Amino acid sequence: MSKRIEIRVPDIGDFEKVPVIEVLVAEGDTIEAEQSLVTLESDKATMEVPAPASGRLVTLTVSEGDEVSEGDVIGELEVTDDNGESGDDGSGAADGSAGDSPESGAASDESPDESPDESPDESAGGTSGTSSGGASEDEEVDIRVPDIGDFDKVPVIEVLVAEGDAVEAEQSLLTLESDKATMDIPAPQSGTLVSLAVQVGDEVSEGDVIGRMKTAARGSADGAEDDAASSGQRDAAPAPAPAPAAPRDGGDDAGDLKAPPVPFAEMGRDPSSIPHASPAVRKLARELGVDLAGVNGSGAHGRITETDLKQHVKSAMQSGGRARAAAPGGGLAVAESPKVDFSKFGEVEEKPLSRIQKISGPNLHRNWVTIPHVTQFDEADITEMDAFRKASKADAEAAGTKMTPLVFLIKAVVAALKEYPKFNTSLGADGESLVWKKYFHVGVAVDTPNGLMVPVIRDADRKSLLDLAHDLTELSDKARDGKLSRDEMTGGCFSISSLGGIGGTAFTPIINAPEVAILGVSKAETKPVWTGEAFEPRLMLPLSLSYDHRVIDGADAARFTQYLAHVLGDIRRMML
Ligand code: CAO
Repeated sequence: MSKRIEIRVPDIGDFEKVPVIEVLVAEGDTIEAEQSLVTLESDKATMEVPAPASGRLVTLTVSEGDEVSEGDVIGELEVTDDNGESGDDGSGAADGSAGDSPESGAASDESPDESPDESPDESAGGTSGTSSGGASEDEEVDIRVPDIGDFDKVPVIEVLVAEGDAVEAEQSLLTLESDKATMDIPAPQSGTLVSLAVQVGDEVSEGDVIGRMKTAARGSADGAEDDAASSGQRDAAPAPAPAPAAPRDGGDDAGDLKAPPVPFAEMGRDPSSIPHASPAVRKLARELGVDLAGVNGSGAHGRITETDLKQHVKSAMQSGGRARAAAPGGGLAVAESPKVDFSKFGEVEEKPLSRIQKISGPNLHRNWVTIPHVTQFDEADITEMDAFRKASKADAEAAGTKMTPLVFLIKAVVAALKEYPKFNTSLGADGESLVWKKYFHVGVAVDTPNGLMVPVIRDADRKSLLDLAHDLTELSDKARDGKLSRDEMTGGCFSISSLGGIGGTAFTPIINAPEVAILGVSKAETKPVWTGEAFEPRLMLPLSLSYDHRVIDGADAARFTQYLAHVLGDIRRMML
């Protein structure tokens, strides 16, 4: 038996009418519990709305640009009876992610109703965090983490101020980032930061003291606000700044929230996630018209810092705009694609692109237009290799895996990367240096029902053929089941795209930036090959190597594929 449950926006803290900046799923999709469905972004926070249970997405009632608040219904999920016990009764957030049953009010149970004065919300009440109304001259107050929604123990990933700094009301002090949200903690009032009690790596929850500040004495124009402030404890959490104040008021200063948000389709080549950047950095990028997809992040997990963004802009200025601003065509002067009403010519049906297609499309486009690609074609005689492969099939099966030509190719590619290490590099952020990698992580393109994914086999140089076969099977199964983790898709040095199991004689693969080359493999065919004395039937494997001509010259590419063919022609060389 199945039933339908509503999907609602969970407790998202002090935010209201937050724009949906990305829809990650489509109606009809099969969804895992906690899978992210949509991404919301205000000027102070970025957060994902997770599925309350596993099931099939029946309807999705929001699209990019819509604004949502806590409790809003964003769709319906069809779940089996043993699933989705959190089936929403309309009482609020349908979020099973943290296991904290928000709909049952567990969060509020933890801070029972007896001391409303101490509630961060309460102390925020009515002041909007922008008035310094209750603060007397030189008053020192604790700064506490405001209501951050259904999040607990969220790591501090950036400290944006230092002790002694003069801060403005609402200025971001810290950035917190969980796996589902990034949010800035704003200064409750203007003043001077006396002390900071947290550092990067600390974990904080709602109500935690993160520092103390001396508030600027401005007096209050509003007695009510004075009362509100003085009714709170000295240490009560100062008012968190409700960032989306403008739209909440419905005022005409729609500000950034009404502006088209920066789409997250800008991410790097990892299709599982968005580029990590604080809301402040995203806002700055939006103001500068910078596409974060083109910015190299130097922080943990490739996180883009303000310095990275500034460096990116600086390089763009210095190189005459080499870095592209966010614009169709990546800043290239290309004609707009024609908008055609196909229904004029016959029956049509329009379906949304899959999430992966939406994410990888812009990256493929960027790589295609910004990297000068050249493709070198070659053939490898794999007659002996294939005989050995067939002979080792039973061993592979006994080890619970499958020995395909691709496994040998990974091994041979590692040998070629060692011989020609320039293929194992990436261009430095400034475009003026090369980063030489001493490790050998090989990406493999996998065709999945939802689109192309590129999981990475780590340390391929240290693995046996059976190990590689095992990794390949495991990662491609995970890719097809949509279960790859972010880590399993990052850090590749060189990619292989094998269409050999399907067919074709050659193709021109697109380089997976920041890598500098990719090997395309087509179907091996038995061909008559002239040995100098006679034609012999040999199994020939077509190779198509696309390379970044800024880094690699044609002669290098020809040597690389020749070497590869050489190794594949006599697999004993893989041992060398
Ligand atoms: N020549 C001849 N036969 C080949 C071959 C080749 N180059 N490569 C594989 N085969 C054979 C295999 O031996 C296997 O045959 P058996 O079942 O008889 O042993 C069959 O083709 C199917 O192989 P496979 O596809 O299951 O396994 P694989 O290791 O070759 O590839 C994977 C794994 C995940 C890379 C592949 O399934 C895949 O998804 N390929 C598509 C990649 C892609 O889409 N690239 C395009 C990117 S650009 O859009």
